[in-house]
Amino acid sequence: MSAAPQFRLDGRRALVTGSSRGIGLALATALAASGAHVVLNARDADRLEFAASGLHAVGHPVATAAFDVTNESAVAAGFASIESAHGPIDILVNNTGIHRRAPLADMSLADWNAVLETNLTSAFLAGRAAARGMIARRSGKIINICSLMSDLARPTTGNYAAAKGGLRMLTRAMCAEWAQHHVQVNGLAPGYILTDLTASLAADPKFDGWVKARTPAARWGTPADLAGACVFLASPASDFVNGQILVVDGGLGAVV
Ligand code: NAP
Ligand code: GCO
Repeated sequence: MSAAPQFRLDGRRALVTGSSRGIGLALATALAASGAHVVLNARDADRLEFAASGLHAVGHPVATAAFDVTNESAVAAGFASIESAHGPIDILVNNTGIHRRAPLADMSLADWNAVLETNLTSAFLAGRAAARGMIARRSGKIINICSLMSDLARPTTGNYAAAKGGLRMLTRAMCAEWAQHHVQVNGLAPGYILTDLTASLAADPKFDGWVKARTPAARWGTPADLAGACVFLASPASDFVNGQILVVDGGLGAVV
């Protein structure tokens, strides 16, 4: 049974940053399955092509664009190359993110900067590049991948929480400036999701037990759990949704 028209993305072009694996690949897959022409992005070109081949094998002819989203000139060149080859980007998912966990009192400036640049500044760089064309065309969707740590922190994640908290407010700032141009900017905030980013945590029986006890759904999420929310925020169904953070966390942020 096909989705209702307001949830279809046929004829739309989507760029998902950080989509060679994990959440980004799952979101790219969902957008492609909903009809979008998707461009995958990451730094490692080999892993990017491997991910693309997997989607080709199931009938999704995705494209790839390998560039570092923290590099201003690389972002500009990447967007120019994508739009020259494929046409304007209608949907941007700012997904790229990393962790460099450490107690703040011991955290290096390098680890602070790496997380802020990758998790926050990259969304500004890519959002700015995408918005210029979206504003001119008076149409576009930007989805910033936030986190339950846009609101909550735990020890050793100070750089990450600061970045994701900033991404909540960047989402609202983009809404404040771009909603009038029919560009909808919203956030998607996952809870604990099983990916490479959290593999070391899930492998720790104590942490694994804590996540399952702290999450009302009593389980870790999977990247596929985020697909429907992403398609909603990328589709005409959300044309009057602006500046919101859609939380997909199994209820973790709703309870003490
Ligand atoms: P992941 O499995 O580690 O994947 C990260 C992706 O980002 C990879 O494709 C990686 O490929 C790419 N990447 C990293 N640095 C990059 C850069 N500078 N430029 C371009 N691409 C880059 O992470 P994930 O768990 O899927 O997380 C994806 C997003 O969800 C992040 O924003 C994360 O903060 C957020 N999130 C995750 C969870 C969770 O529990 N997993 C929960 C809430 C939010 P390359 O290394 O080849 O570049
Ligand atoms: C951690 C985890 C979290 C998750 C995610 C939760 O160290 O507690 O890595 O930061 O990655 O952001 O939403």
